Amino acid sequence: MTKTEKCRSLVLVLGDQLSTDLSSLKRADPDRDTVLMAEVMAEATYVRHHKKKIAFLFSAMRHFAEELKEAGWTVDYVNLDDPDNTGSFKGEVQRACGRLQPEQILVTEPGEWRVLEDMRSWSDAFDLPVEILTDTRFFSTVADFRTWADERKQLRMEYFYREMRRSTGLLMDGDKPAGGKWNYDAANRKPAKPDLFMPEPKRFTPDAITREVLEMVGERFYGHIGDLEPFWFAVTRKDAEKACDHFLREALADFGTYQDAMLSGRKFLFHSVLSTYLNAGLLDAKALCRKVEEAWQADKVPLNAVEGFIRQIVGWREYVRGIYWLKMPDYVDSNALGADRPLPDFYWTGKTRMRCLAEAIGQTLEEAYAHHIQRLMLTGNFALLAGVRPKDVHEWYLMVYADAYEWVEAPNTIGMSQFADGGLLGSKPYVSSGNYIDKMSDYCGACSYDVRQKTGSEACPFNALYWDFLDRNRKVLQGNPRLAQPYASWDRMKQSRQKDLKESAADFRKRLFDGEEV
Ligand code: FAD
Ligand code: DLZ
Ligand code: SF4
Repeated sequence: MTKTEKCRSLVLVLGDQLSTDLSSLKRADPDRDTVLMAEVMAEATYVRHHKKKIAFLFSAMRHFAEELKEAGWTVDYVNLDDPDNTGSFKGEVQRACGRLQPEQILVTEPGEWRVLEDMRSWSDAFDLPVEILTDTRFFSTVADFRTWADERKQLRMEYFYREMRRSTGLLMDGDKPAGGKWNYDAANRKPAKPDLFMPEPKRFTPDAITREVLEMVGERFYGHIGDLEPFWFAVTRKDAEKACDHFLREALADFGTYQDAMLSGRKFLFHSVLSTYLNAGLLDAKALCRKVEEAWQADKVPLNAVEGFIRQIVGWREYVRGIYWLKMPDYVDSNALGADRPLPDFYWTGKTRMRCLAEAIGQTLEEAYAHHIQRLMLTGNFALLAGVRPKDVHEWYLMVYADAYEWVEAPNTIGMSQFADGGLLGSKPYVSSGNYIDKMSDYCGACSYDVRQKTGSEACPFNALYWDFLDRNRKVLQGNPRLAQPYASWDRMKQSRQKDLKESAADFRKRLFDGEEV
């Protein structure tokens, strides 16, 4: 299609905005406006993202540009290797303005605060109107959440979730929750037996575009963390939809029951592995929730699974986004417990005698994926117990997962996992000793540490670290009613027992932070 007049709006579409329903595209006119998409070094390196994440995004961006062109859009696509590529969004918008002389710039609000701050400087810098539109891919807006938060002292997810159920009508029976309860977690969270049949996520063979990207990423980002291949992610909306239908058919029914289970060598269990597609825009969260609800209405899946899944999306996903925009820019510097140790070396290699962590980090390096309970109760739990700086932990999560963008990663890491916001997001720190990990997984049987031993060099390190954490952080945590029981148990212990636990923890932390293999 040829343009009827000069480019009116320049529409910048970011790498995690790959949806034809994007508010900026809805506002624009394919006959007169030009879409700009740019692979830029600044975005690939502000943290040194996992190679698979970069490859996924560049390939998905290139495929999306093709989809837009087929739909009649003019797309100005800048490859990373373009010799004139300035390496930043601002530089590429400036170059495009020089080429196309637009009357205005249109963009949907980005998912990270630093990018929004940058965009706010563009109008003055380019002497052009810059319209930053609401991201309508979410159920609630940043402003909606702020209004909800302004009216409350405590920002608990569960109450937000109920309001979201009411406002979306999802799983509602009039003004009552379907089945009579808002939350079916009591039926969920069982450990899984190793012989349980388990589906695998749908895998896709790389096409020519993906192969070219893989080659480029292998050369340009060889120093970044993680394995590039095998690469099996969907990179188009059509394939992401196939992955979604596969999950609904094969895994959703058992999603709730085994949501918190962990098993050696089973990287995905009954998880959807859809977050990478949802967050990049290949899948639409609203359509996904409707499909999940329909599967329940058609009697294909039980309510505990469907409610559990929908809660993750209309509850947690929306809630953490609200918290992010409410609390940035200071949120990522929160450190309520004053944790000051560096991230242990084995987070970069997976080389540790602790079986559970070797599995979670190993699969993270391979797949740029770990499921929620691995992120929360293994890598997150360990970092919190050991006293690692929350910002280091945050940067690691942002780097290593293919689904990680700051709006969703930071509240999960800083708030839920590291309790660095002092309890704004979670009502207590998610910490556990080896007992919990043993109950929910089969890792401990194959570990060189003994989960039943509490102290000494062969004891599971989580055990002494757990008690030491509570004791070390007593000033901040002891008033927390949800920790009353563990503090009472600690106080009942003989002093000699407490001393042994603290010495074991101190010895382990010394070896850990001296760089010994633990
Ligand atoms: P499923 O278990 O199948 O869950 C279904 C969907 O629910 C997910 O695809 C996701 O969209 C949503 N969801 C589930 N839990 C959460 C949650 N706590 N917050 C937001 N959405 C949720 N999720 C990200 O998308 N990006 C991140 O960068 C990210 N970082 C995390 C860091 C830490 C420390 C922790 C504890 C959790 C993090 N999560 C993050 C949340 C969660 O772990 C992932 O969404 C989930 O593991 C993705 O895998 P899945 O698609 O198989 O999820
Ligand atoms: C994560 C990422 C990477 C690695 N590269 C690009 C890129 O080259 N071009 C682009 O438009 N987006 C990229 N992204 C996603 C952005 O980092 C993301 O859009 C912002 O952080 C806002 O969420
Ligand atoms: Fe992890 Fe401790 Fe179990 Fe080993 S014994 S797998 S370190 S919980």
